[in-house]
Amino acid sequence: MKTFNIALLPGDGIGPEVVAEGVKVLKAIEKIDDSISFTFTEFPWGCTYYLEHGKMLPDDGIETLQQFDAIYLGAVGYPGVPDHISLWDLLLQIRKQFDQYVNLRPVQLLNQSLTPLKGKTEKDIDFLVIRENSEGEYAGAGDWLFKGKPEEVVLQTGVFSRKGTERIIRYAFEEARKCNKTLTSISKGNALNYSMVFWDQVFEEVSKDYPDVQTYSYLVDAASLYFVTDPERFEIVVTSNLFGDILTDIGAAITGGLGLATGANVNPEKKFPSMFEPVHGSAPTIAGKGIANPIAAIWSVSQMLDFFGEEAWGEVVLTTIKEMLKEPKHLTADLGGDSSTEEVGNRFVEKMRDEGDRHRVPT
Ligand code: GGG
Repeated sequence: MKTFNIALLPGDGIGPEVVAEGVKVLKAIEKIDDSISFTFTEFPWGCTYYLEHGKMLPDDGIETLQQFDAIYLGAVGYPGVPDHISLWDLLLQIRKQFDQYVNLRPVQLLNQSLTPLKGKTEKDIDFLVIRENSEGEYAGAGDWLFKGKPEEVVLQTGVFSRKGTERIIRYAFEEARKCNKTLTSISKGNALNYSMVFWDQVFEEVSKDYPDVQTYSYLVDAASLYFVTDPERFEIVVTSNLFGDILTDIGAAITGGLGLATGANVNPEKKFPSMFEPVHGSAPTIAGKGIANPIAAIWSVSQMLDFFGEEAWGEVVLTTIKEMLKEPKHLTADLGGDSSTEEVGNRFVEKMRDEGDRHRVPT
């Protein structure tokens, strides 16, 4: 029996509501498949904790999380706590402390009806964005000089180390080679005359070790346009931290919205736990109403299962999502349905049992 220990960080707003449905899916899997079990340990960290304790997590929080195989995160941020505090002190701290330098964000159209792009089908929008997740524009380097004075100056420095840049590009090349896909680097070397010139140079250097991989290199502005007009150009994409964050929101827009966008924060060496999260935030305006879409959080479960080496189950979860999307009435309101968050989770589990049988996942 394989046991995977999962730390739950439901976080803020709709986070707890959607994480509950993802956990429901994992619990259903261990009921069907007696070769797998999960343990769940929940931590109440986030903005409510901050308002009580003056910090997003306790001083030994990172040490506590280190013992787990994976972290399942809901959402971070809530009115009353500045966004840069909630994001930096919890989400970004975990990514950095656990060297989760790879952020895997699939841009995959799971049902043709979901895209606002005329004439595009599932086969036209199916790529993976590999976002650098540990440094770059999110390095947190900078200063705020002469604060409040007329001569006030603010510096936000992008940090692109040789190690950080090369390892993410190399990871992307390995992925492209493994999947026999093209690799597109997205940067901005014409305007960012240090960081992105360096990025392009490293991409060029590393490409020499992968002559079998067909490469492309686009400026981020052109790439943003192609995401909308010509998404079929992309198979595997590698880009910097900030560009990856922005581009994958365009990715979400062309595949059905943020209720369907997932991200895995991976430490490939498995020296530290990796973290799985829906891309969406805490959505305070709908929090507590039971109407949040749990599908992105459930897709994160599929990514987690792949990461655990349980790819057959990862595939069953993804296929079940596709089946669910064929019946919009039984989805949440953002996808045209009238079901609650919990009803979507319940229906998902029922469908997944059939899907598991169909694919004969070993039990
Ligand atoms: N689901 C995680 C969450 O709350 N994300 C909010 C966010 O702003 N993330 C920024 C990022 O991924 O860089």
